[in-house]
Amino acid sequence: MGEDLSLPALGTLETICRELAVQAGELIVRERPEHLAVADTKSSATDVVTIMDRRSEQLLQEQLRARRPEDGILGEEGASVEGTSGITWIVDPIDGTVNYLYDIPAYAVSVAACVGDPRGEWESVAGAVFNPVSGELFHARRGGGAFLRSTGADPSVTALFVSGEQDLGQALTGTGFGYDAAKRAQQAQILTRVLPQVRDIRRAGSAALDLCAVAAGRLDVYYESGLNAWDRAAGQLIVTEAGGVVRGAGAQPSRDLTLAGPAVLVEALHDVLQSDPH
Ligand code: LIP
Repeated sequence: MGEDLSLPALGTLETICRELAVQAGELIVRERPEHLAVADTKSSATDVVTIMDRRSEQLLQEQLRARRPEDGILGEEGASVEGTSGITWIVDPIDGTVNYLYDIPAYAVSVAACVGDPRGEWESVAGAVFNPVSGELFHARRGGGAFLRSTGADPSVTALFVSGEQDLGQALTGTGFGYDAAKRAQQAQILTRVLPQVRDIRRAGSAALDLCAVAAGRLDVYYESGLNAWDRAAGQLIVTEAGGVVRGAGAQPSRDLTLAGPAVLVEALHDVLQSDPH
């Protein structure tokens, strides 16, 4: 029999998302080496990984194996476990690694519980994104709404709703760029088309935090091409549970394109992105 995906059962998965995101987030702040260095590079010389990306993912994997031994795991730093339960955890141990390397306080741990094929068609059913410097914990479960929990000195829980902005020309727009120079050149071309048609652009350096900013109405709309599943798995559920939509060039977000925000702005920006550049 398949996994119980009732709202209470999703609540249990959401709690695990929250607890593990906070645990790993506290680790990467508490144990950040004084002279943090690049441990390795991945897709390009600027696509870096640090020892703390690996330690954070190791903690997440160990905790998930102990608490949910039947589930699968897919992580940015290589975690890859096949499950039998129908649930796969898609995790980004540090989203915004370059910000973490430069000690810019805009990075997060992202943990999502998903159904389907994590390398094909999948859907998030619970998720959490934790910024360990601000102490802000964004979370949601499917059908349960999206929330911001401030874990600092003055804890609070706030329900999240996307922006009510209807006019793209007034929209504060988030985006990001890849690690490949040729890809960035293409993204710069697209940016020159988008910039004159929106209020302004923000580039924070973490897709997970950008999506949570959309859910909180701190950004009106967001678009990026080249995202991996782990960059967006939790954030996209938090946007849809905050009343927004998330799509790609087609109906589903994909590596080619992720667009998020209130439906009217997403459609308007989709048209700009799809329009002929010449
Ligand atoms: C980052 C994304 C960001 C994107 C960066 C990078 P990482 O993920 O969150 O939106 O613009 O190029 O992909 O590598 O820090 O996990």
